[in-house]
Amino acid sequence: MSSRFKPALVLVDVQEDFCPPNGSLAVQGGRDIVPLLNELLDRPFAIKVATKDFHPPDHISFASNHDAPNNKPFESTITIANPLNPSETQETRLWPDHCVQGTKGAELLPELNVTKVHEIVEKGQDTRVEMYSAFADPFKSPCVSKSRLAKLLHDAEITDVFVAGLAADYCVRYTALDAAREGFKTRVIGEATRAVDPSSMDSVLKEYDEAGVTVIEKDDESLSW
Ligand code: VGL
Ligand code: ZN
Repeated sequence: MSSRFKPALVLVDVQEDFCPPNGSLAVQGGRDIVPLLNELLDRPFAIKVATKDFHPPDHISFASNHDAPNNKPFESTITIANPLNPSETQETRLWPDHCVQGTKGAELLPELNVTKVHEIVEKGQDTRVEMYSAFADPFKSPCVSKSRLAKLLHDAEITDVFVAGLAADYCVRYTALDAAREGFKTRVIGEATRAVDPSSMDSVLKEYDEAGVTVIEKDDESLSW
């Protein structure tokens, strides 16, 4: 019934460490999406947010913080227990050190037009949990860390969330799924993302389908206002 439409743009983790040429966790083509992101930033979204993965040096997702032999970046996985409820566990992949607070790798790309960004939301600061989603860590009973993103979007009475950025199969994916769970009509702008493992995107698209998240192209009519 409601014809209200108040769109937000959420640009996920457009940071040096996720991009060539120097990123420790560089996603192929990560830098190539910036011209499109800047075009999107020129549009009158009610709120434009950039998120930053923002880890302490002792973060649990860094392979360097675990003992051999199960500490190979990109390869090893570990089981993390909910620090507030050890019976809830989560299997997660280990990474090279990345987006450490205060380092060059944590900075947003300088070619991104941040003057058009209204809010920068940091995430992943809790050393005890992985947090791909820009909303919250994956634990549910209870959730351990939340960012301020949900409150920001709800307070602005946002109806629709458009998601882009890095990486398509990790932080973009879980941010979009949580946005849908928060009740926003959620769309991912496909050309404005790049994946760590492009071959994993088929299963990501299935998850989107089940969650009601749509993947759109940049000239989709939902962006034609
Ligand atoms: C991300 C791996 C580890 C992402 C963050 O932004 O997609 N991926 N931390
Ligand atoms: Zn991270």
